[in-house]
Amino acid sequence: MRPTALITGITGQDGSYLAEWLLDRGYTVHGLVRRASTMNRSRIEHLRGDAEIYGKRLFLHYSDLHDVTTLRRILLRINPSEVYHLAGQSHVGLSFEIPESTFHEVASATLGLLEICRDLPRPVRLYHASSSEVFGAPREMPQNEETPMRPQSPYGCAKVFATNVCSVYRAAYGLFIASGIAYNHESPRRGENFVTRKISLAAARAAKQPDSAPLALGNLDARRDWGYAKEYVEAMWRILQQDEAEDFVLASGQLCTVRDFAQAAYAAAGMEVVFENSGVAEVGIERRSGKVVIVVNPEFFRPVESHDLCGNPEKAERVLKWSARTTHGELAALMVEADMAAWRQG
Ligand code: NAP
Ligand code: F7E
Repeated sequence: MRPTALITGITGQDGSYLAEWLLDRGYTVHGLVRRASTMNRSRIEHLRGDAEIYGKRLFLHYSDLHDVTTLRRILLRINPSEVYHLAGQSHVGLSFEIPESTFHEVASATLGLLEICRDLPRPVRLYHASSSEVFGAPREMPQNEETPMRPQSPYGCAKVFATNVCSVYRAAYGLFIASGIAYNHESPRRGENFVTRKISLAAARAAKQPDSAPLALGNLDARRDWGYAKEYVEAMWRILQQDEAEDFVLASGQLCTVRDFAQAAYAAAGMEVVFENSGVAEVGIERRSGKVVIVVNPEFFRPVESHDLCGNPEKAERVLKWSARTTHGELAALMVEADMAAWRQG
């Protein structure tokens, strides 16, 4: 019999790659989708359009993390062997503006899902998408599975709750529940208001339209441990294939500044950049030097910034036999190439 998986957040970056990964391994995949005024399915459109897959091995169900009764009904009906819980508001900066709905989706909804899993007729394995944001302002670098949590945002606080309650349910009820404490992972499918995608889209646009408005960014000195999302979903799957449920740091172990990522992205599009701190440049190309201007805009700074978030992937490498393979430079280049290809087609 085929294994059956449920993905919450199948329309997101990670959910779409994970669906491909599981379908390639013979799974029947169910995904939760929510109603919106536009069809927000672009990342899985290729799967929905495949008559061999959609309706045969891939099924979508309307629900919402706020609607626990419907979630329960769906889980009871499909009775999955694995649940990948990826859904929720995932933007750290925005969580300062919408903290309560962020907390509900990230924290309370995870608890609701655990309560449903307790009642399922057959044991289920659940992956929880935790985040490096639980460490926030860590006292050690790199961080590992034992590093104390010191979140710096409403999003980070909600992930701390969700990660801890997953551990409690694992210990209290013997459920197979595991968190992947994932560091930033990016791709051409990344949401357009995350910094790497903002940069790759702007670099592709500047290559096509030299007079386009300059890219405006926030903290250029922020450093992140970035990897390629397509590789991270493989780790999620491996976590659920272990004999014991355990939490894992998923990281590249390498840091890169926003500034360096931007330089690499524009270089991939054949351009050099100059950074303008006044935020007043009117066009993207500085006529004198021929370099592309990136301006700094305080609007994109956060009230509090996480820092020194660099993961130690040793346990994942040793136990899961998994490592992040794509470097920051390669990641920037593949994202820019994808956005340039989309421009060419459009
Ligand atoms: P994403 O692209 O923002 O996708 C989020 C998904 O959650 C989308 O499918 C979205 O549906 C769904 N969703 C949001 N609110 C929902 C609600 N109320 N009810 C039902 N579905 C809802 O995020 P991602 O980058 O794939 O990340 C996946 C998970 O990993 C998230 O939990 C994120 O916090 C966590 N994480 C991500 C990273 C990273 O670097 N990517 C790192 C650590 C942890 P719509 O398409 O309808 O909006
Ligand atoms: O910011 C800085 C910003 O929004 C990265 C989510 O997947 O990873 C992600 O959260 C850094 C921050 O990702 C802009 O201040 C500068 O230091 O791309 P981001 P994030 O906040 O790290 C974690 C692990 C998750 O769990 C989250 O779900 O870049 N930055 N200028 C900017 N950030 C944005 N968004 N926009 C800017 O213009």
